[in-house]
Amino acid sequence: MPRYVNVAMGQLGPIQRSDSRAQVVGRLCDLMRQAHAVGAHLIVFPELALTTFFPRWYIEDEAELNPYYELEMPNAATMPLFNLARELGMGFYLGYAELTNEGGVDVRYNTAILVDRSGAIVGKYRKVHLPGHREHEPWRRFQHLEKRYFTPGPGFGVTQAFGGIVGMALCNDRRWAETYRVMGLQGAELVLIGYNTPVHNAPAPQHDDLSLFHNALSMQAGAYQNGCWVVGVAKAGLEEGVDSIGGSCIIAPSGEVVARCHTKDDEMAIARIDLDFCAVYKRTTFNFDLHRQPHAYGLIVERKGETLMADGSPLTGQA
Ligand code: CDT
Repeated sequence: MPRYVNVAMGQLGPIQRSDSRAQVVGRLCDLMRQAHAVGAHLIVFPELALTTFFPRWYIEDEAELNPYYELEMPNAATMPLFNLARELGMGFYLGYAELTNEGGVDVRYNTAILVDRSGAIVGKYRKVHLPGHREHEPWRRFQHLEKRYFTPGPGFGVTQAFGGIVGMALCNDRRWAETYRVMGLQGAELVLIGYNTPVHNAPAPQHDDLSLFHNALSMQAGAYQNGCWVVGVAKAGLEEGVDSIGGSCIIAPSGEVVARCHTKDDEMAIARIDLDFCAVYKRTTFNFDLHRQPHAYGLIVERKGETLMADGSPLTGQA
């Protein structure tokens, strides 16, 4: 019997700084109702989906910073979403800023959870690839201080849920081949990714016109090369004067986009995905067991950055 999952994208338009948690959770509930009305089993929301994208500001005062984080999940503000999920029998993926305490020390993560159709949290992921910078850089039109406000998570696990093997990642993770491959090696059939991607990237403004292309390129490659479905969902539009891309889409293991959002506002779009469609890729072209050559890949984990000889020639191997 085919393993179908009806997966919805719950793309968000902008969240302004003055918007309350209650307003945002109301928007998430509205998207969930829309998705349920067309038969969705699971809805994927963006990264940091409960607040404005606060890493765009340099904030020194913890009293100002801390309200952007959740101390527990669910909490009073998000309980209506969990209650609705339970009532409708819908699962969801949700990104949020997490403030936790480890051995008496405050630790901050950029986190996503996976909630099953009974409203139970069945997976938690803490973002590994934190982009941007740590210190205030006033030359930028806006900051991208994820390296300051978050600690990298431990890695990419997968969860048995929705009848298959589900992995999670967040935003910048989607640009890295390692993200998908580490989950692919654990059999991931469905990878869920929320994102906030400003159109303008201050260190490389020449990429601005390509930001939607790079979004699709990264996720389509990840899907195809690992024989899995990928669902990427944006928080889009003009938020506190910063424009972010939309481009939310669902990608098949063939690398083809099978559903996409068309606006930069709150928008729900859906696809029926067949988890068994992964097998034809996982068992042939990307049969890892048969074709991978790990003896040749050691540098991927041994070395972090590119290393060249003083004259610019490669340190090892042939040019
Ligand atoms: N949220 C996030 O990871 N955004 C980055 C922006 C570019 S890096 C400054 C991304 O990779 O989309």
